[in-house]
Amino acid sequence: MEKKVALITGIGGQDGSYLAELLLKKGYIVRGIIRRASWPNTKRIDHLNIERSKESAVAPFFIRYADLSDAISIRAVLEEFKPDEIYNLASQSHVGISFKCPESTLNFNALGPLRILDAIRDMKLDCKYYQASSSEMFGISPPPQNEETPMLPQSPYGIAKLAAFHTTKMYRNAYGIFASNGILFNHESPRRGLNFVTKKITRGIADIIVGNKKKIVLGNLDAKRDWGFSKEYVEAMWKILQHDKPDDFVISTKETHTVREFVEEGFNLMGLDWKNFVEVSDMYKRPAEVPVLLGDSSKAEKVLGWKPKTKFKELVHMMVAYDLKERMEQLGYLPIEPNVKKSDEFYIEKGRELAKKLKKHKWQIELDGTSPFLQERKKNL
Ligand code: NAP
Ligand code: F7E
Repeated sequence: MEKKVALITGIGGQDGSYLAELLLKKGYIVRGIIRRASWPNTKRIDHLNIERSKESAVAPFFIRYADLSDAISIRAVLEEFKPDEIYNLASQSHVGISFKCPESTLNFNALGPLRILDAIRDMKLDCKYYQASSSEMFGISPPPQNEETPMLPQSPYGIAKLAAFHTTKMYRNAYGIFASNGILFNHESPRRGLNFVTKKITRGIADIIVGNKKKIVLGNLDAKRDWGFSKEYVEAMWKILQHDKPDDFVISTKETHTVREFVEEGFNLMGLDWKNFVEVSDMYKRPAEVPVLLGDSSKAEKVLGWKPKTKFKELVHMMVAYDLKERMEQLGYLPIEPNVKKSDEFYIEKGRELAKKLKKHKWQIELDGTSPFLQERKKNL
């Protein structure tokens, strides 16, 4: 049987990288688009040996430059790759930043999907289309939220995603295109972008532990989110396109926690009281907030057989361990051993040992000479 060709937009992002891994493992020929950046934006997929020299027709994993705001570039990659499945994951994905850049957010996130769907229609491509829709579309609708819940978005991001959601349904109904929406609730991982709250917290904890930073400054600690693990959520994306008919599915953990609980759990792992290390600033509060997201993914469970495995505490543990490893290696607390695999618990334990050396009073870091790097830095002070 001929291998299927999948095109992933946003392949360099958190979800794109996990999805590329999953589809390569399933035997797909994987194609991706990245946009031009002044500094490499392929860090999350470099380990997958991207082909740059072979012809795209034969390389198992190949990327091209294209941009969701550029219809010419989109048509060119569709022409070249002729995908069987398109996963449209590219977007300006930061809700807070969408208030600062509303016009480009709507251009990429609302018009981008329209450009792809209309190219599929116009070129008569025989392919399935997945739209990365978001729980942010529910906005202030009371929880739990499912496929029937009214959508009341509160941000330019949410409004753009809602337009794309309806565009996807319209192209399905009007033109018979196999176009489906995955309405995904927040999902995180060690590969999460640095300015999302979970990564900001776990990276911040690691920085505090190694003496890089004294505090983490956050916005609204009362917001509640339904946080899952990205690697499991990309399996749901794939299942949505393997279903016998196009449809829309909520993907979530059915659990919700406040930002404060995330912070508390992370610092608890280090045996530290979060209140000594976290400051709240209006700078990180949004003009309008989505107070509670809690997804009811019963339909996906029943129809697709998809269920999340990773629980809230495991997610925090995994992300803190990853950031501790990275920081401890960078600052010389641990040797860099690419071929040695240690458990997450090992790094958490090392973090706890270092945490004991932090002085008791607020934000005072004791440079006690544990790290050769810090010894060197102290000498030069
Ligand atoms: P992410 O890490 O921010 O990745 C987004 C990707 O889109 C990046 O590779 C980015 O490229 C690319 N991109 C942005 N603008 C583009 C443009 N104009 N043209 C081409 N590529 C562009 O996001 P993610 O967490 O993987 O999320 C994947 C998708 O799911 C997004 O559409 C997001 O809105 C949606 N979603 C995410 C969540 C979540 O909790 N993670 C929940 C629901 C829905 P650069 O690296 O160059 O910036
Ligand atoms: O914020 C609050 C913030 O930026 C979560 C995206 O993947 O999920 C994500 O959007 C909560 C919000 O994610 C800070 O106000 C407090 O209530 O991590 P976030 P998000 O806005 O929920 C949806 C489903 C998507 O589709 C998006 O693409 O945390 N919060 N203090 C903060 N948030 C940030 N970023 N930074 C803070 O300092």
